[in-house]
Amino acid sequence: MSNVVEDPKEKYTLITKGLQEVLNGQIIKKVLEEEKRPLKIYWGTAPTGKPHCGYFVPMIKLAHFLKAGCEVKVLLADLHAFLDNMKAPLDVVNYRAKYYEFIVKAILRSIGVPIEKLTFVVGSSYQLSRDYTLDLFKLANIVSQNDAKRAGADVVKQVANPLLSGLIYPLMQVLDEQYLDVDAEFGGVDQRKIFVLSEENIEALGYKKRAHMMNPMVPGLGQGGKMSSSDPNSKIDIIEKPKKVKKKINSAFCAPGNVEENGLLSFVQFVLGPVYELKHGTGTFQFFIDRPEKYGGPITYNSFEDLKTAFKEEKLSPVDLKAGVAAGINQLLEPIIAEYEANPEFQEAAAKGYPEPSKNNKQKKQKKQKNRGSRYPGKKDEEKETEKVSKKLEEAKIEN
Ligand code: STL
Repeated sequence: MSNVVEDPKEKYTLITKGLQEVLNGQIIKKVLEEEKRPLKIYWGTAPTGKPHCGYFVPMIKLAHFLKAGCEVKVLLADLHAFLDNMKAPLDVVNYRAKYYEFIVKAILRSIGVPIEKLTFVVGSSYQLSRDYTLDLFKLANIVSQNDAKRAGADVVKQVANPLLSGLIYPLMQVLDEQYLDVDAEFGGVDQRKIFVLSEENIEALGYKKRAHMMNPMVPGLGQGGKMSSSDPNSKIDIIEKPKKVKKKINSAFCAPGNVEENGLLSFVQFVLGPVYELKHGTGTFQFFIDRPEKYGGPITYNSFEDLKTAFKEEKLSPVDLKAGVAAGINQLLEPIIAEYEANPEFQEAAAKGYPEPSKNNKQKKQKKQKNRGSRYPGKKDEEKETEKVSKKLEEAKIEN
């Protein structure tokens, strides 16, 4: 990849490239133009499910930040993963955090990004300290229950009987900005309400307001751009074998001429295109499809608009688009899979962070279910949610 960008204005352009929204951009400009020091940014992720290909979207922004000379911290928010309806039980979350770190590093290396200025912080390493706890209580005396609830509405999993943890989650995210000592926080636009909560309350604790940068939400591969855990084909793992990638891409929703609900085109627009640009220089784009001769032969598109238009006018068929995207993804994943296969610690983190439920485990689960009883009589949905969480906890316990 080309060298780090030097000019402050160019830096700002790269730092904010492709973002949907920036709040308090002047904070960023002041650091770059007046203080003339590296901008300090953090991106938080809760190590819950296995990262899938959608993970490339924030990675591209981390690449921009690093290329602009920023000091980037990745917060592996283990306690947030636990607080979000126990999406990650505490006994596996440390392995998941390790797995996420391996994945982030492998992705950035695979797209040729220098990672010397990238650091990883595990949330619980500072979030259980005396000062942090006291600040959390101070914040709890300022923020209303309603505001905390609303702030988490797009991020915390919404369930029938919401737990108190969902109110703590946003407050901790506000404090993370201070405790990670950054100028700015980056996240998806789904984080917006939490970012605003921070801007409205952090000064009352005696801390300075931070800038907030938001990526657009990128549609997935399912119908209507959904990525759903009930449809395993709508998610492609980062460590996915080429054959499976092809299979999953083949089952993606993609109707002839439909460029509106098309997760494949979105993937080219938000991932394959920007990765090509990172590798080959600003303003470049290339997307190659090894199309059979009888459908027009191999073709290279030199802009995303050309590709989109060709698909819209049905000069490019879903089958051929799928073949091109599958090949593009496999090329993207190849060096990451190679790192995984060469590193036993990477494999161990995956195996221990995501244990497969054994037969034995399944039997135990069934037995337990009979005795569970109902904690919330007459509230079926709530029961189901509680059971799901308990099941997850059991799975993790038995495997470790
Ligand atoms: C998710 C999914 C996602 C973002 C996050 C979690 C963010 C978590 C987080 C936690 C603490 C912070 C900042 C961000 O300080 O897209 O499960």
